[in-house]
Amino acid sequence: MTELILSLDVPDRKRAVGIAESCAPFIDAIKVGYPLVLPAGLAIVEDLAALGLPLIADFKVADIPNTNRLICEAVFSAGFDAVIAHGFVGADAARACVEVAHNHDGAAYIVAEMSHPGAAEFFHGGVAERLAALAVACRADGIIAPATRPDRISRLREIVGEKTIYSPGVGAQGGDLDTVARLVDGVIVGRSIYEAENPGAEAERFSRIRR
Ligand code: NUP
Repeated sequence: MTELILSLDVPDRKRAVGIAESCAPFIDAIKVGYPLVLPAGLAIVEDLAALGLPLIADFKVADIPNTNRLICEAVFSAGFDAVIAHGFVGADAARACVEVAHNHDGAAYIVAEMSHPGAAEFFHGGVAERLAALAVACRADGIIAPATRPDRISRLREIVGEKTIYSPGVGAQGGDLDTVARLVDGVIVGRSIYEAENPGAEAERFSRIRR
């Protein structure tokens, strides 16, 4: 079974909640990032809490350890269950996110390699492998790896073993749902679901990976 995670990058609070409600029966978690939290505020967490699904804060936290700690405290105090952080800032900074997450019984995921074409500029040449190793060393709960490059997911799987791999890039970015679902623990899908005429029906279609 592979989880289906809705990426709710809908910058309107009411519309976002409506889409989340219609998709809720077919998904395992909701990922929220700046596109929704900046216009809607952290109160969006309270609106979504009623759905009873884990909420992942995709803030790609990337600062010094103390600031990372402050950001993650705010994230988990607001009611999020997990946070996504960058690892290129170094093990001390990444570890700060992991520690705060675990103190709140939450999870922290480290970006190993991004899904867009430009990610090849800096994440390739051994960097993603090092970030995956850093995630393991920092006792992160898992990594983010690109659905647009299944071969890279397989390579990163060799490094992280049983740890969770969540993968964005299916659909709108070109990644193939079924190919990626076989390689990862959760597939993150945004536009292909929330821009559909009937997001609930589309989420149900994507939810075949959960069986
Ligand atoms: O490497 C990454 N690629 C990526 O698309 C890391 C991410 N966190 N994301 C996020 O996943 C991106 O910011 C968006 O929120 C979601 C993918 O959305 P979509 O391309 O399915 O619309």
